[in-house]
Amino acid sequence: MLRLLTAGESHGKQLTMILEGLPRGLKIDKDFLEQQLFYRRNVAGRSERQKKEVDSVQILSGVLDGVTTAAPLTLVIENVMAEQKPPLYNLRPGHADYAGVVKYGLSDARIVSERASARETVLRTAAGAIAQMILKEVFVDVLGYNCGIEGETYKAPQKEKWDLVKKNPYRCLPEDAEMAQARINLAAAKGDSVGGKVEVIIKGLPAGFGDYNHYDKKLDAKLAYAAMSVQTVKAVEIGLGRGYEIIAGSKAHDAIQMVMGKIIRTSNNAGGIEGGVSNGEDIVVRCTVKPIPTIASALDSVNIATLTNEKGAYERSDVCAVPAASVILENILAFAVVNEILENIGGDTMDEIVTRFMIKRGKNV
Ligand code: EPS
Repeated sequence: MLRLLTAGESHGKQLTMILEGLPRGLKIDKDFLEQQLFYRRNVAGRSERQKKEVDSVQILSGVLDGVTTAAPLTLVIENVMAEQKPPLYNLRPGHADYAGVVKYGLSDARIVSERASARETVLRTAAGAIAQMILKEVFVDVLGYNCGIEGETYKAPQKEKWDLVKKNPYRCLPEDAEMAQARINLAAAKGDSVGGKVEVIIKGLPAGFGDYNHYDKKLDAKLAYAAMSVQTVKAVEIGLGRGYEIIAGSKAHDAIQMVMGKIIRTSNNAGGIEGGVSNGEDIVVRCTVKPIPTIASALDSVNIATLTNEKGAYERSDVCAVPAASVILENILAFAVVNEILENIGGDTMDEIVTRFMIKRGKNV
């Protein structure tokens, strides 16, 4: 099992993570790690801050000669935009400001906003990138993409187009990028923000991960927990998800067929998980991303110092989190899948993990 501890504030000196439970012998691909962080910050919808942060990574322990030692891995990222911010009295609806002030008996919301900030996801993206390095060794691929801003629906890319999507600043197929751009630009021009949907596809996970025997071992429950832990996510669906509300059972479920000695499905409404266990089809997780709560056209709120009605605070902010959340969710769900693999088959070294994984894959009919 992996254990991840993240520390640091949005405008503090640095962000720090300790990742424990990695096997020995994983080659750390620093270029891939930096590429994931680049994708996370270099997408549409983000604030000016992203042009200034460089997210340069230092690995301080757990790696020797570019290979994991199995000791806890410490990774730090400096905040270029470190600064002491003034008190934050005008609570921002949609942020953790009010709940945090009440919870910790505070006189203003600054320390709440600093730690609740999505800046923290730079670390979880880094941890997920390391998880993806394990997945690559066992030929499991993951994509998080923007499947629609403000209720629009963008096409799911075929595997051969995944790289194109990863490089696109709207994190969708180029033919849908214009629609995404129009939605984001319109919101920005109005001093508003927009949300949408992110879909994560996990390809190549064999049947048998997760467990129907106990509620807290179900793979769909674990993935939903991981996805919901992302600051901006308000709903999670697996496969057809909410579509099950309006479909008859005879059409809802995925028929099983024997074709040329192999069991296949004629559809994948289950999103690759039945009874909390992977069934060998693509795992499909869709997440609803809320509009960024810090908006120039501020909402009605309260000044927590004077207890008078005033507008919520406006500070420099992103306009749309959907493209960035696509990268973040791809990596966070990759992390959750690796955790499941390690819990299920274990292994102290990468060689052991790969061997055991291949045995498991071999059991798939
Ligand atoms: C964030 C507000 C913005 C975002 C930030 C998350 O930061 P700032 O207030 O400094 O402009 O850019 O995200 C990041 C810095 C990041 O790296 O993701 C917030 O309030 O959550």
